[in-house]
Amino acid sequence: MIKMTRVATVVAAAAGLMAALAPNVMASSPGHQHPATPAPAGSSHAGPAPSAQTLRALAQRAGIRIGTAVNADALANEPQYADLVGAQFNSVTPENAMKWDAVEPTRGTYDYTQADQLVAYARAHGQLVRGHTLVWHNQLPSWLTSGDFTADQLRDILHQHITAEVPHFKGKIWQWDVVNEAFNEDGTLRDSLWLRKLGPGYIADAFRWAHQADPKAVLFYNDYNIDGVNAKSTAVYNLVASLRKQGVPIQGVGDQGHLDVQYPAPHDIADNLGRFDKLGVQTAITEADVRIPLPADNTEVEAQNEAYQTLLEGCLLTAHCTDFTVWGFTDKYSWVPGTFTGEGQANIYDENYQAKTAYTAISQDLRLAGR
Ligand code: 9MR
Repeated sequence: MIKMTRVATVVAAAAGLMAALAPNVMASSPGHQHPATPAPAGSSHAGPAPSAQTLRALAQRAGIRIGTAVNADALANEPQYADLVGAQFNSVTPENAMKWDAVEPTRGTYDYTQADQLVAYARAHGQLVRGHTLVWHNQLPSWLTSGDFTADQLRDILHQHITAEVPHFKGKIWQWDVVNEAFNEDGTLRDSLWLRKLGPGYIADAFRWAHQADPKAVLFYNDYNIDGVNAKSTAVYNLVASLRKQGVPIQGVGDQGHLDVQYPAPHDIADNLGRFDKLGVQTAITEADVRIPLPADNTEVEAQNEAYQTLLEGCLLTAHCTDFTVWGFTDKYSWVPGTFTGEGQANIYDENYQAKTAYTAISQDLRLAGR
């Protein structure tokens, strides 16, 4: 029932939404440094009580979870950061703390300190945790990448990794990103350590091992540039269809949603995610951010707001899209400037923890979906 309501409402409201947003965008500061800072959530004169205006309250009414990636150091050291994580979001993803190089920097020596802190924080704040990520080509410890292992040894190492980490968090993880970014843009499998040594079967193995270790966790495949229908998302679709046919326990597909205002936002997200609905798996937007070439002008800020809404609406329009996660909420800790020279301001809060117009845009979509 909730889904039907949110679908109907978002479809009806989508066109009017842009017009509704215009005043916020027009109010952007003329210096092109930052978009306008809307009044803090909950400070409007009319309407619900402040607590009911948070993203998490709005998302709850809309029938989805709203999450953020969490920087472990900032969570531990910056009260303002931690307060916003707790107040605005009802799911969290460790940005780096559950990755292989973080949890097993030396072979056989595990360190879950930072990840455990986030899991405890989440529990205390009524949040679910997305586990991220078990099998990836990146952020592997050097003992693993520089070791010259045979295929059998590497398979044992991967098995050991999954059967150590997943049980450590058993019962505490809502959705696990089991395999991350295994495809190229053209839909072929990425030439990674895993594919080279183990062949394509490593993907099914990873899902089977993760499921054995925590049967209740919802197991996801996660990737970027699979927002709309394209060669890569079709390859993911074919993989999921084939794994499900073989009885491999895969229950979700994460569309990361890293966008850039320089390229058009894909408007067929719901068409794409709908294909996965039909396969019987959940979907989620798992790493949303929208980067801008700096300095940002008003048109780019407006494009950013629309791109965030395009991603969120794609999820809201999909019956089994369960959550929308932003990849960090503040520009203060974004990965973007370190990776894309000259680009930034990709998040929904600025570096001083002021909500940006993208925050307002998301709020408005959630509010409409929850009515
Ligand atoms: O945000 C993460 C950043 O702090 C790391 O340095 C980087 C290393 O590759 O990974 C970033 O997160 C990535 C995520 O785990 C998977 N999808 C792409 C994200 C951005 O690179």
